[in-house]
Amino acid sequence: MTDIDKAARADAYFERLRDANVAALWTIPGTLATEPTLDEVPYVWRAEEIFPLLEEAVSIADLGEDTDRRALNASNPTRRFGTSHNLVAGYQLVLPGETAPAHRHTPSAIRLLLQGSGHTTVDGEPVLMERGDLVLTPPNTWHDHRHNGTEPMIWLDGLDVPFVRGQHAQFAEEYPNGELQKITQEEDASVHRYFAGLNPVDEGWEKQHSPLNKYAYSTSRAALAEYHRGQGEPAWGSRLEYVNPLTGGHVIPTLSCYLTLLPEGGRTTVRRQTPSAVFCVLEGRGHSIIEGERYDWSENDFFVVPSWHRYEHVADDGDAVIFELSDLPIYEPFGLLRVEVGPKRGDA
Ligand code: 1HN
Repeated sequence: MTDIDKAARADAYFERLRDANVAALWTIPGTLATEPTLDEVPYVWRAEEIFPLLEEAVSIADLGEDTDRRALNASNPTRRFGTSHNLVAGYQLVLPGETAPAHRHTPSAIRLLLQGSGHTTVDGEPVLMERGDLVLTPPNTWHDHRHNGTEPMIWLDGLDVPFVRGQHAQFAEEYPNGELQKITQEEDASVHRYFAGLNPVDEGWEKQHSPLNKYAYSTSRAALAEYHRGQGEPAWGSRLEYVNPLTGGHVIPTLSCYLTLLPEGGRTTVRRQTPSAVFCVLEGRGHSIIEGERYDWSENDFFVVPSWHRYEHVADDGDAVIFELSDLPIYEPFGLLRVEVGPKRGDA
């Protein structure tokens, strides 16, 4: 048999395979790639550019008429939808006097309040949101937003929509009559019930997510400063995770959240990990080096570090406080979590 015979036979064979909807393993690129391909890119969404676009949406989309959520979702330049393959982040605006009616869905969400103040009601509990507060809307919890303050309210949304859609598991439901949900609890009830470091013993909580609907910035910021003060290597910064007080685990089954304090002039250790993350700057000005490229950021900006990209943060002007939303919990149960932390400065 000549090589030409073999090539001709192979061509005909592969065509028959296509007709039969099968493919030969040895012809598929990357079936056993030795490392993830870096097919998404780092990107910074700047408040300076996006806030005005969001404010312009007021004249384009009436809340309750044209949309239930006046939000701009950040798409990774490599994707049609999704800030990373698992996460979508964006800014959302509610004006004084406006309401965003209740709904619930299988994707989970977090909010990080950036400007103004108002309320998100979560399963009957009105949660007051002020700058830096982290508010959870875990899977299938009813949530609506309302605003009775004076200044336009803007927050960062972070959801696991691309992941949930990828699992063909997105379900959503509107609250009856397109209204705000019925309030069944006092304001910040979950904070009053769970935040003291004491857990109720005689109360069942079967859910997989944190019973706390809010992590107030005043508390988180003070805890971070206190931890940082007692830490040996302040120049590398301090990173704390928001936890479910009942388990010490992640706040939501698919999402984990962190807060980092990096003193002015400080630089984090280099890290790369399989999970992706969205970082939002609450204080300070600085930059990150991601796979060798520099990305500058300042207050209220957010940026994405896709999977398996090496990154480090540097605080250039003032102490930096950076909020982080990660899809890390998705990786853990399947043995897919890989984290490399580079040598600390000064290590040989
Ligand atoms: C959503 O339901 C909200 O409830 C915000 O405020 C952003 C982005 C994608 C899909 C659903 C909200 C969203 C979202």
